[in-house]
Amino acid sequence: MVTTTRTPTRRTAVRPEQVLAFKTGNEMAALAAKQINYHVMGYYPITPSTEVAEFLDEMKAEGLHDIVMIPADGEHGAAGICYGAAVGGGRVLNATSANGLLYSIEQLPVQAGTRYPMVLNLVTRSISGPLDIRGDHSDLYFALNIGWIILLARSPQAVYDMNIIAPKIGEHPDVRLPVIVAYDGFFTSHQKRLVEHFKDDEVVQGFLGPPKTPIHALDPRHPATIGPYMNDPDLINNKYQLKMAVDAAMRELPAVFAEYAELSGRHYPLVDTYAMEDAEVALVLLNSAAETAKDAADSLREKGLPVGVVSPNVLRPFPAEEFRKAFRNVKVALIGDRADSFSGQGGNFSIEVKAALKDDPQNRTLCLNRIYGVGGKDFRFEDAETLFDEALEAARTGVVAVPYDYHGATPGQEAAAGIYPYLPPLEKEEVYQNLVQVEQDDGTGKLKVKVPNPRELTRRPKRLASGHGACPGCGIFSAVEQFMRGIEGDVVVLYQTGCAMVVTTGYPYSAHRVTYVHNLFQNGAATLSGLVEMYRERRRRGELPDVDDLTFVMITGDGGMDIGMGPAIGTALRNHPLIIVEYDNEGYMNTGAQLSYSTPLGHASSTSHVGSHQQGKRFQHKDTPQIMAATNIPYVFTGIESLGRDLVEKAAKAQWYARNEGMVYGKLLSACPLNWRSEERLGQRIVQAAVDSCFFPLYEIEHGITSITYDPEARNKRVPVSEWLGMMGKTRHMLRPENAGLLAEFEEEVERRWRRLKARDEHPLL
Ligand SMILES: Cc1ncc(C[n+]2csc(CCOP(=O)(O)OP(=O)(O)O)c2C)c(N)n1
Ligand code: SF4
Ligand SMILES: [Mg+2]
Repeated sequence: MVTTTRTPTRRTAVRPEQVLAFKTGNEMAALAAKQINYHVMGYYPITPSTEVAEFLDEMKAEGLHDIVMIPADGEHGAAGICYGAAVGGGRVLNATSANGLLYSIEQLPVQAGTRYPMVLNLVTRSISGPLDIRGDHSDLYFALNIGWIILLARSPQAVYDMNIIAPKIGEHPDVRLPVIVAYDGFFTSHQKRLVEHFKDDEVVQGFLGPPKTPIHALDPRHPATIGPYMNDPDLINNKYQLKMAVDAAMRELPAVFAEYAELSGRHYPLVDTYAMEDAEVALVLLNSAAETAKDAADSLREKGLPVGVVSPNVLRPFPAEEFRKAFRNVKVALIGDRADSFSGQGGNFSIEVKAALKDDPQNRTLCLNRIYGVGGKDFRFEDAETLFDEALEAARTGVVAVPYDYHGATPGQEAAAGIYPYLPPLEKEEVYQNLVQVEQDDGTGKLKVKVPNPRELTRRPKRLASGHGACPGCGIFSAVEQFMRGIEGDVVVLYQTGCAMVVTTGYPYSAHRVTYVHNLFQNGAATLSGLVEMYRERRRRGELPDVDDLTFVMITGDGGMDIGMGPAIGTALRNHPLIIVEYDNEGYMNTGAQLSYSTPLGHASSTSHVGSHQQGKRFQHKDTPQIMAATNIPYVFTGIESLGRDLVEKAAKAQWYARNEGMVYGKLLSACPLNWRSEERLGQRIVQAAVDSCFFPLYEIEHGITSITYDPEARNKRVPVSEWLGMMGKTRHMLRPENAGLLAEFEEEVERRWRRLKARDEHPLL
């Protein structure tokens, strides 16, 4: 497969030295960013763009750049951080994909509307739902109307080049717009290719010059009102100016590309045309698929067929005139879209190409549109050949029989799918066993829980079948199952995105024996609020007469309680009768072990590397139970699997409170051998050490009153924090003599929080 732009340039001057390397698109984006030495990067992990921040963090740990890396609480926050940094006048970077883009999208027109440049690498991926982490352009199409420049990169080389070109065009005085560099998730982001890059960072910085921000928020002698309320008639003028800025980008881009070509030897036309000089039939595709199509075009050319490939390097401004030129003599264009508009007569790209051609009265090109490669479905040589064949047939007959259709999709047949439950659904008698009993003391109002012996408890059928794909030694499911042992009756579970979700469902399989709902990473609590209220209302209306008391449980990771904190607090403040169980594995494990706000100080992660200039995470862990307790919900608890009886009792109380009073939140510490870099067999010992070191105290808060349920000091079991840290690869560096200060800071915080908890435990009102 051809991977670099094929348009040669004339060598006019001695060029700065470049280095040949073998790298992926994400590596090249990070390298360009490091060479630019952005001021600030605000980011939030999402596959497949996360690596850009990870690589930059790794470089930061070694002191290779000065970029201030800010891990946000979600993409909306990341976009806000970037906007704030941009109004401060320096250079700003972000990288995201799919739902990350959608979650931030509200912020993006603000950035364009106030004309603050920055660069966002959009590593394209299919948007949910259903959830799919692979690449298509459904996210990119949402970015078409936000006023940003969009540069496209078909190869890792182009990712590097466009990342250097992006600030140059975005900061041009007539443009002053933020820029997206879009490249295909996994195809371009993760596949290594031969690339060239400048040896010296100064070359890149010299090409860009210092950042130019004429109006910024950090000059008190020239105060600025950034983003005033604006109404008719000014807003339409503002939008017109924005359109003029995009037009200016169209005017200036050829010069910027030419200047870059002088420097690098790599030239990017607005629209890349391949074998189009005498082509009668063309495939028109965005990004990596166009490179595959070029190979198919070569093969068809050898058979004497007049075919070519057209692929833009710029999507905003839309190079309409270049398309008109490219298609002047083309009989048939088959325009591919890697996302659909669902009956808009094509995907967005093909609609725009067709609109551009329509404005040329001379143009007679017949257009076909095919939706292809959705959800990362491979687009192979044979696919390109098939599309060429369709277009050649239309050229032969002069007829477009089906203008708009899918390539490579089938409607499916329910009967043929062969989907059946491997394990039968749980029977009522199986789930209502009265194994655990909860009673409220009339006098004190306290709950008393009767738990049978562990053997008896095993009679409770598992709500989750063992056929899931978690790593060996993963603590999630044993902890969640232990919790579920304390829950009587039918449950409906909602899983937010995370390891627990990803490893238990993969169409057409599901490990869940009870009704399971997945919703977006950050919105589970709100969704469960809606479901629980629908349940109550339908019961009230007599529409669900046979459904007994359902218990609604949301399972979320610690990351889900970062990005989903707002909806969780909202649900708590509304006091919906449901239980949120957070399994805390101290990071965003499913996406490759990035730091979460629950990751403790100093712990290494893929966004808090350890190196000569950085020793793991730079801020203390989030005390989520205390935050949730501050919402005054009736019950908050912490638990671990190995203190099983304690956890079952807490589960039973949780269910009682959810049935009788309102929302419950509980946090379970859950081992992740893969990313804690610990032995699989040691999971429970490490978790126990976290408890015994008082890092993860076990307690409950009922109606605001705190009770420690397991006190390692009182049991003479307290161990030093260092003993726990020494058990994991991600923390061993904290025990080195040179990190004594870091260890002391962490120990102090653990001690401070433990003492405060003890004081609460001892106080009758707290
Ligand atoms: C809006 C949005 N941003 C980011 C992601 C990517 N994402 C999915 S799961 C996940 C991490 C989950 O972490 P956590 O909740 O702690 O669960 P774990 O993977 O550790 O089990 C991330 C970052 C996403 N799906 N949606
Ligand atoms: S990465 Fe960690 S949390 Fe995720 S399945 Fe593997 S062990 Fe479990
Ligand atoms: Mg986690």
